[in-house]
Amino acid sequence: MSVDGKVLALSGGVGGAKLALGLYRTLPRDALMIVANTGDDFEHLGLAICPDLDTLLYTLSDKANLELGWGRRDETWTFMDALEKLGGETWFRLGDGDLATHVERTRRLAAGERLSAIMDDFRRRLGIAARILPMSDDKVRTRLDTDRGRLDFQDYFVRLRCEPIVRRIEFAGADAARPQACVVAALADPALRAVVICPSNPFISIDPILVVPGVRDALRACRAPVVAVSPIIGGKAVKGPTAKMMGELGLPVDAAAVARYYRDFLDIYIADEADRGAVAGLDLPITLAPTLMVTPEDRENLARIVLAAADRVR
Ligand code: FO1
Repeated sequence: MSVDGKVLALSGGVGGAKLALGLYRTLPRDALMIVANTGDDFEHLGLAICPDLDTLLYTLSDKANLELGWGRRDETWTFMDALEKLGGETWFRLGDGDLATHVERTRRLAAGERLSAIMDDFRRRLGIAARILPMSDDKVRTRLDTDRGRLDFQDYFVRLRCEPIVRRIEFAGADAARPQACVVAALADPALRAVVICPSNPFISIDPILVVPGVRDALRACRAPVVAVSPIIGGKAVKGPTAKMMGELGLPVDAAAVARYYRDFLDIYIADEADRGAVAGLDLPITLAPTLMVTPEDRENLARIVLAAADRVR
């Protein structure tokens, strides 16, 4: 597959999926390859749950529940209600439509299919022309050392609502994980137009992708411009625990800290006008832009700004 004019996006969580949608709507149909974080994944009720992959699948097929930021729109909850009556675990909400994704993925994984092959089939069936790839087909799981002990990601994020104080984050299985060959190939292809680090939480959504052996080195060596969009606006995170985590991990909660966190592979940083002062001293090209994505137009507008900034330095 030629990557001429291809754009590679790294995404996790809700913020990432919003920009991924903007890129998908701005680029030629099959020009986008999205690498998704799978550190949030877990086995629950005997099912293989892949939140960041599914958020991209539903967002790009216009099935996402935009209020919740996860799962499907117009969902029914018959399964959850019945499970509750049987005394099953219902802290992690699985809608009836969403359940089909988990059940079918679990069946196909048990039959020996690779996660990337299953997700590629799902995205085609949902009419998505972009590729949605897990960062690895091997198991990598985000674990957090907290004041409430060592927690699996979803226990921290959903069951305990991000309340525990995070001391350290680790990615179990990362050392033995293999990156997607097509991603490493795309990063090495001189025809690649740009790499976009979406405005996801650097520690729990982007880091898991970067720690897969070979990914960070391939990003450093990549000749295409690597552009990151700040997940911090006006010194605060748009959604989720990013700012709280930065404080707990001893990082200043500002847009510049994120750029410095990516500095070994970053070429351009897109920050919000509200953080003009915070990023003024950075020693890399900065583009100020409205980075809060509320409407579909916001997503496409930001995508165009990101691509224009990349094209300027190619
Ligand atoms: N997040 C919640 O806060 N509560 C939930 O009950 C919940 C269920 C859920 C089901 C499927 C899925 O794909 C995602 C779900 N999420 C839920 C979000 C999930 O915790 C993700 O890991 C976050 O979106 C961060 O990436």
